[in-house]
Amino acid sequence: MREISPLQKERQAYKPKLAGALANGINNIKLTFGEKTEAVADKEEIKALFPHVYGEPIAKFASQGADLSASTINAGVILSGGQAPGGHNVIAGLYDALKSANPNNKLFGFLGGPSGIIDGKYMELTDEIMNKYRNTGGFDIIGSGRTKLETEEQFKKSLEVCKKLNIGAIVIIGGDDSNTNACLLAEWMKANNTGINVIGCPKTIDGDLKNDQIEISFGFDTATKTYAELIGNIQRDANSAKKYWHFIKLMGRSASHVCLEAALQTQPNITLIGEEVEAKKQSLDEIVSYMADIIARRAEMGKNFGIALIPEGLIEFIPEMKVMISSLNDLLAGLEKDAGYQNASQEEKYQIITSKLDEKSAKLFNSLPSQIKAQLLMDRDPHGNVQVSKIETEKLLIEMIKVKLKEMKAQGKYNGKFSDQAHFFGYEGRCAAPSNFDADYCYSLGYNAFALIQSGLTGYLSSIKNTTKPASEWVAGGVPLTMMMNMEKRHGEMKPVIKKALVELDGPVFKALESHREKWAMNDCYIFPGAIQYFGPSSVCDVTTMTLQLEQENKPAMV
Ligand code: FBP
Repeated sequence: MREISPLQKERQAYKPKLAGALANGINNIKLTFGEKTEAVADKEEIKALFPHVYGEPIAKFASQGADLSASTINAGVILSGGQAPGGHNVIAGLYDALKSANPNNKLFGFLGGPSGIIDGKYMELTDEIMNKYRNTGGFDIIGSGRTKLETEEQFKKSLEVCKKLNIGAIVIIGGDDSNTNACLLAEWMKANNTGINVIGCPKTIDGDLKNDQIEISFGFDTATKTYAELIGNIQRDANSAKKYWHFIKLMGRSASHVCLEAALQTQPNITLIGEEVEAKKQSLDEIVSYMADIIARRAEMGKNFGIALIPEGLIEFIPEMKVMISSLNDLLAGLEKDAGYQNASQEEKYQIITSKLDEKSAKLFNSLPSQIKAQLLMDRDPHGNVQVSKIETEKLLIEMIKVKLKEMKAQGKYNGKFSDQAHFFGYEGRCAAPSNFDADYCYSLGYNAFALIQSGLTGYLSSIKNTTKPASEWVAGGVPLTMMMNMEKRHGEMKPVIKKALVELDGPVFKALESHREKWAMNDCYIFPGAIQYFGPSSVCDVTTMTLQLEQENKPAMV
């Protein structure tokens, strides 16, 4: 039997490309600084919470010059939050840079996410271990977790573990919440003169950790290509059988970037975008009417089939739902330690909740199917987020559309046949083998994280820019984490967090969808992207997402 797949074997030999500025080696890098920075909002609060790391300048590396001396340092690395393709390559880049600076340097991987550093669970990474994981998907090299690092006790325990291992720097690979942790830890380490620096790396398939300095979080490229392949396959099936409407919910948490990118790659009949729903203040009933209208118009053309893409976080953007969810978040935070509520049956819980919600939210809550009510009451994640991946919005919409179509039939406005299939694509894409883009980007992010460590910086996020150009032109540097922060309500309290990037409705990516979707609704313009290709023509293997291309180059993307 095989130990690994033939593709995995070939991929192990792949040498990721390094960003131009880093390509001459870890000791041939020159560091320059830009202007001092400010938080994106709530400047005074953020400054007060992070006095030691606030407002540092943007850092940029160049390959001409050699003002970084080889460091002797041990580092620790943490994978935090949801899996994203390329995480192993971030660690590989970090490992290779650290070892090339000094072969005696050690890299420790903390096991199971941030809890690993608190509980002192770790492993030393070696060539043998690292080589097994190069260019592979998943986070299984050391595992991940969602523990929120924020208390004095957790920081003290982390310090003890770092002292024991003689660790001088920690790299946290994570999304907005995990990099908020990184900043809190950096602040505490600096305030306490520990000499331990903390660097973050931008991870998340959701694509919502981006701004002027961070073009894209890693994993978005591979995950969206994987979903696009699956959607394309379903489109081909729908177009062949012509009997089902497929409702496909796509992972991506609050922001609809994943759904938007998948739509541009596949051109389905319906694409919902949460941010648009919010901006147009569309009610659940209006969304259902919009979808039912397309279903009815296609039925008139004899097409009782189609594809609808639904972003995972849609529910949080529907105004009346948003108000209700926000009240539920506050209520649930208060009921966490209420034994009466915790021991109540599901039906009793609904009654307790309904009695505490305002009239409008209570009415809405009671109008929802029981399984959606239960999903809305599930525990929030450790960062206070609703677990939208567990809310079956696609099924809720299907049920409501059935009722709407029945009404329309009675009024003579619909004469088709509606047969549904519900899908949820999320976990299928999070651990896919990284595309060439993610393999290269991640390796560069990790390598660059060590360059930031070697420069003595802390509270920075590793940044690689100019990513729509060949890797030789990629620009490497660091962005102060406080620059991306604002205050938001979590678990009923105001907390500093990295601001999520939502879909911009006046941006080129959404505009590309908007200008084509009526055509895509009625005519079948499906695109079948096929599987990610790792070997072959660069025009197939090295193209990145339409989102990144449109945002960075503003190229006309549609034919
Ligand atoms: P991150 O923000 O941690 O990268 O989360 C990514 C994500 O895949 C979301 O898209 C999704 O809502 C969530 O994780 C699911 O979480 P879990 O893995 O805990 O089910």
